[in-house]
Amino acid sequence: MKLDAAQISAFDRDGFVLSDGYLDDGEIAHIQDCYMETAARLQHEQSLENVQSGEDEDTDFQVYQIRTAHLQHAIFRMLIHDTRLLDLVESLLGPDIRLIHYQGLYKPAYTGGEVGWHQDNHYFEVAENRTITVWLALDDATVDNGCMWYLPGRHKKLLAHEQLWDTSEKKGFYYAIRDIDDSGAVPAEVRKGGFAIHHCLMPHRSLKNQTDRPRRAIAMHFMDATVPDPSMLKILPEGATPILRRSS
Ligand SMILES: O=C(O)CCC(=O)C(=O)O
Repeated sequence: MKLDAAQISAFDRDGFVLSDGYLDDGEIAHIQDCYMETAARLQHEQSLENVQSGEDEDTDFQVYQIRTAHLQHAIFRMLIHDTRLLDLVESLLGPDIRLIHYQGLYKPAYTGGEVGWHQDNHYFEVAENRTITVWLALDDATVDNGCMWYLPGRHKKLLAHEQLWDTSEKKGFYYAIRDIDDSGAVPAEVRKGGFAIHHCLMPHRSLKNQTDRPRRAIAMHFMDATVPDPSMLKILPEGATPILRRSS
């Protein structure tokens, strides 16, 4: 499943592209079951992080993170090896593809929290900005339940971020863009089974889940495996950043 020419030029112009219908209902139901099973196990093991980065107390609002998802459940490994997905990624990054970060992001009903404005490559520092995120919706993602928001066309430069807390206290989204002008922000509503793909310099955020239904998503972050390894690769656990496709 490749992106077509119109989708690629929309991505170049706007910094993101949205699409419905990537997964079918049977696939989604199975992935949802595995997702909830994994979240419950990690919670039991006290390793389900709350990565909400709003002003709120963690006790009041949560964005639960299934970190290094491919090391947590076989279903997440299958998703990143799926030819349909790698073809999509290849449309934007070329045929040499490495996973650099992989997370389930689960906002529970009523108490799903916020993720502040940030650019992914502020964290990743991949050379030449050769990295993208595929954000897969496991529930209809709407304004009311905390979908992503983007700033169309504002993916041309890295903005100044501030660090929100000491990372020895809490991991997650600990950077936020300083003094952002977010006029022109648009919600990226995606039906369950669809995706949003964004450029690594696209500023994005998500707001609270104010509904009685969960907002579950999977964020898969890929880089062009031909550019030099960013320093984050050296500190991640072995097996966290596999090469998924090679041109030769
Ligand atoms: O899922 C969300 O609400 C935030 C995701 C995000 O910021 C990311 O994948 O970089």
